[in-house]
Order: sequence, then structure tokens, then C-alpha cells
Amino acid sequence: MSLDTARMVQMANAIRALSMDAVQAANSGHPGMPMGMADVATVLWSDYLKHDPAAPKWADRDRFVLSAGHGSMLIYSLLHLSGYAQPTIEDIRNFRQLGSPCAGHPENFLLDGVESTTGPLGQGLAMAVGMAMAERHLNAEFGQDIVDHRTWVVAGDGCLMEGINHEAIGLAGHLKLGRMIVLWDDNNITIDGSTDLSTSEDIKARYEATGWHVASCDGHDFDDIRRAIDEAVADERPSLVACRTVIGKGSPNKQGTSATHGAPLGEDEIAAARKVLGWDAKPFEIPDQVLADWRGTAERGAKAHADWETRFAGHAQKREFERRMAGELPKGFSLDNYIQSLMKEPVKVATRKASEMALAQINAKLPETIGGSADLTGSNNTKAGGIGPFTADDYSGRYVYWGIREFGMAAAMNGMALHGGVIPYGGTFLVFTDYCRAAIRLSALQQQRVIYVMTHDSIGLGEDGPTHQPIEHVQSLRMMPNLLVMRPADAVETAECWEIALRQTDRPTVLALSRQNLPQVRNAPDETGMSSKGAYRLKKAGAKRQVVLVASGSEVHIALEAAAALEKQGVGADVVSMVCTALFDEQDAGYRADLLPADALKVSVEAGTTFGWERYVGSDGLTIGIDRFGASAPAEDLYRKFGLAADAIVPQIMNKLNG
Ligand SMILES: Cc1ncc(C[n+]2csc(CCOP(=O)(O)OP(=O)(O)O)c2C)c(N)n1
Ligand SMILES: [Mg+2]
Repeated sequence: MSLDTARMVQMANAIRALSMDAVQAANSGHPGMPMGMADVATVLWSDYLKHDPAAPKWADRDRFVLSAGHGSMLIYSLLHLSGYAQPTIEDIRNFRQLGSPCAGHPENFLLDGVESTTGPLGQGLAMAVGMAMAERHLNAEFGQDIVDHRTWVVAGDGCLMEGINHEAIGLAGHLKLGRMIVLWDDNNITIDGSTDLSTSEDIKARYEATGWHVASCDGHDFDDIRRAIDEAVADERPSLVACRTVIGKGSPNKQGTSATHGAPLGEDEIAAARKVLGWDAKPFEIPDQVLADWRGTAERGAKAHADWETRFAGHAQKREFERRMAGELPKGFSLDNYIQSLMKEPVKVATRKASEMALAQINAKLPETIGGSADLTGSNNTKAGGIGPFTADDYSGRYVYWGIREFGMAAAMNGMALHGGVIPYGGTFLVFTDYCRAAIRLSALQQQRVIYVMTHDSIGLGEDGPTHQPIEHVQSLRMMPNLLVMRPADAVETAECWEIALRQTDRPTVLALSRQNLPQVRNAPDETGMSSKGAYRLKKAGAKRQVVLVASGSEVHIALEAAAALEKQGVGADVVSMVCTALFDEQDAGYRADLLPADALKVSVEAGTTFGWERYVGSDGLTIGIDRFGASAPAEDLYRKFGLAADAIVPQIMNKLNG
């Protein structure tokens, strides 16, 4: 039952007041968007959104994504008013201050009810596509009684203008994600001023052309908002609801202008707005009736939740559903037997192939994986273990044909991981991590287990040439906080890396995998789990140790060859396989110093930029790599040209030792 209009107006005004007062107190922030969308949000949260503020993690809740993350005061207001334990009014008073969960932009790890970190425009909506996919997939697996929720998005002009929007809505339309509804804050304003300055696109036509249903409403008329949302809910297609709003609505002298977008309104204007809105309460005070009305909106969701718990209690797959939503791997999951079989019968394969072999095991053992590729399935070797396609006709499939949408794929995988119940992995060429980089960054920031299967990881891809040959990519990804970048040397390390990646609960992994075949360097059956320390001594010096070669991935076997040649000359050389610098950096000082001792010449060998390797070999070490763009030629020719061969490396080491 909807409340009468006058009371709804005050509920919306509570959002406006909290937003303008919090931004004023912080002397920074964005009041315009929350004030403009207050009416739409009030209708959505009171009459439609299925959620239970007392149980924010309830698995079958609707997901609400504030894609226009600069309007963070909108979601903080909604969470507080509807009765979530946090944010408290004190938290809101401390908006944007150190220690407050009400950060400048919403952070998924700071507040329950914030389903995703948003702020980088466009990505919220694209993550919502992944959430809607995960919902349909789990619905297909566990049934309507347990999984039956919607994904709501509030997006601004900016979210719709970003390039990723095209990727995201193309996917959602194709996959017929009818339970996804985007409420567009159609206010004709961005930071620089009117949208006329920069766009004349017919957005509604674009959405219709990609298979979306489009509705429009007056975003300040409760009945009209309800009509449009009802239409969206009824339509089988994903829906865009264009909500015509006035940015900063309620600010008498500034509303409708970009002045309200990202600056405090000022004390005088806030006082004038209070008059216009009929809002007498002091800053951060919510009149009892208004708060009671807001808290009352939670009853609908609490009831839905209680009914769900009853159904769930008797559900045949209850425990499995709980396991998956908790993100726990099945008890006893391990790749040990498979790894031992490799030790017995070594293989010479590309690590992308080794990844496929590992995936055949993983996908058979873990029903929660959802794989895919951005149109490079045959190159990334991501389809393994008999998993079938995820399609509009069959959401139970576990393989996504993402199309040529790397950024959209990465963002949607974030959404899947955030939704929970699934473990997403997806592939493209490593060089195109640049295309997904902004989403990889959000995987890391949001602490999500997303696994990037990035193949063709060096000049070793050969003939496709410099546009396709990563140079700076591995190192630049290693710089990203909370991201594991793994470059396995052979089939054994690849399996170990997969297992490590799957066991992470709060960080993503990039697997950098070779196109070219590599000999198996790990053949000792009793040496297991070596990759877990990030780096380990693969070969111990025979003669007195003077050199430590540190290599990764496809260059490890080259380092072994160089070490053998050095030993022939009486120079003892260790070889360290640097699988993952981030994991190595986490080891204690003793372990690190033992692998990289001060009294030996340390030499890095990696088919990529040498930038940063001084961190491991020291300023008096030797860094062997490629500090220019590659070239188009067969891989073996390129390795020779760029000096990544034992006979090119050894003389440099001898010079250094003798010099
Ligand atoms: C990828 C990205 N580029 C730029 C920004 C900076 N930025 C924040 S809001 C905004 C304007 C967005 O306009 P709109 O979505 O219409 O928001 P409104 O002004 O209507 O609140 C910009 C450019 C950003 N947050 N993310
Ligand atoms: Mg706008």
C-alpha cells in the first residue's frame, strides 16, 4: 500500500535534507543528484525494492546499484532512513571523513546494502548486468522458490554516455535480462553544463535497438513513476525508465543547473531550500512521522524474507545453496591428483592449454564456476569440462560468449562475483587487459574473486606483432594493489595457480598464459604447492653459487638453460621461478633473503619491460627483458632477436661477474 502523496513528499524531502546538509558539513560532495532522484528513489524503495534492512545479506534480496556513484548521499540516506543498522546518523554527519562508512563514493566493503563500489561512471550499470546474469543462472539451478529477484540501477547521463554502456546493454538485451531495470536520471545536466554541449544521441532509440524496453516518466510525479516502473516490471525485456528530473530539485536558485552537481549549496541556499520544501527540521534531524513512514517501508521486505525462509528451510538443495552463496569451495576440493599425474607423465604444452587442462578438472569439481571469453574461446582455451553455453533460452549454462566486449565482460564478472553464488572467470589476450583495466581495478578494490584468463602473454605470440604483444602489461598489473598476477612456467604451476586463484576469497587474479608450448620444469612429485609462496627455488646451484636467475612463465626454461651453461663454466647458479610477485612480497624476510641472497648476482629474465625488476635484483643486478615494442615474426625468431636465449644471456652474466 502506498502512502498518501503528502507523506511521500516528506519522505523524499528527508533525502534532500540529509544530502544537502551532509555535503555542506563535509564542504564537499554532490547534492544535485540525490535531490533530483529523491522522488524516484522514494517510490522504488517504498513500493518495489525487495529487501530486508534487518538482514542485508539475504540471498534473495533485490540488488540495488547506484551507478551514478557521485550521488552517494542518495544511498546513504536510503539505507539510514529505511532502517539498516548502518549508516547511523553520526556516520552521515561524518560524510566523506576518515573512518566514516559514508565515503565520497559508495564502497561495497564499507556498508551492507551497498552492493557495489561505484563512481567510475558506466561500470555500475555494467556490473548490474553481471548481477542479473548470476540471478538468472542461480534461478535456473535452484528454482523460483529460492532465487527470484530483480536488479535495479540508478544511472545518470554519464553512465549512459560512457562507451562501456554500449557493451553492457548489448549483452543484457541479447541475453534478455528482463529482471534488470535501469532508472535513468534524465536531467539533461552533466558537470560542464547542459547535455546539449556534448551529445545529441537518441538514447531511447539506442536502447530499443539493443533489445530493451523503454518507458518514460515525470521523475517528480509519484503516480507517473509508479506507472512507468509497473510497465518495466511487466515487460519481458530489460527496461530503461527515463525519469525526467530536475537536478538539485528543491534548491530555489540553483536547481536545474550544474551548480548543484558537485558542490555544497551554501548556507543561504540551504535555508531557502528548507523554506521551499517545507522542511523545518534541523540538520540531521528527521521528524518522527517521516522516520516512522520510512521505517514502515521495511515491512513488505521483512515479510517477503520471512516467507522465503520458510520455503528455504525445506529446500532440497539448501546446504549447497548456502555453500555457494558463502563462496566456500566444496570440502576436499583439490587438484593434487591431477598435478601428480602431470609429475608422472610430464607434458609440453602452452600454459593456455595447461589452463584448459586444469579447467577440465575444476569445472567438473566446482559447479559454481562460470567461464567465458571475449570472442577468443579457441585461443584462450576457456571452454573446458563440458560446460554448455549460457543463453537467453538456457540460463543454466556455464559458458558465456561475451562477444568482443572486454570491458563489459570484466565489469559483469565483478557483478557476478558481488552477487555471489558463482565464481566467474573470463579470457581475452593479455594485451587487452588495457581494455578491461578499469574493471580489473574495481575487482581489486571491491575485493572480489574474479579470475582473468589472459593468454598470449608476450612476444611469444609471434606473428600478430606489436599490437598484440604485451610489453608493459604484466609489470603494470603487478603494481595494482590487491591483485594477484600469476605467470606460471608450465602445466604444474598453471594448475597450482588456478587452485590459488580459486581459494582467494577477497582478491582477483590475472593469469598470464603463453601461446607457445613450454617444457614442464616441475617434475618432482614430492615438491607440491610451490607456487603458493609466489616464488621458489626451482634449481639449486651445483658449483659455488655466484648467480641467481629469477624468471617467470615462459622464460623459466630459458633461465634453466642459462644456469646449465653457467654451471658448465664453473659458475654456480640458482633458478627462482617468480610465479607471483604479490605472494612473494607477503613472505617473511628470511624466505625472501634466502631466495634472493645479497651475496649473489641476481638476474631477472622476463619477456616484457625490465622496469621494476630492480626491486628483486637490486641496483647492481642485471635485468633482461624487452624495453621497446615487439615485432611481427615467428616466436623463435623474436626470442633470438630480443636476446631471450641462454646463449645471449650467459655472456652478459659473465661480463658482469668479471667486470
Ligand atoms: C569514468 C568517469 N569519468 C569521469 C568522472 C567524473 N564525473 C563524475 S560525475 C560526472 C558527470 C556525470 O553527469 P551525470 O551522470 O549526468 O550526473 P549529474 O550531473 O546529472 O548528477 C563526471 C564527469 C567519473 N566519475 N567517472
Ligand atoms: Mg545528468
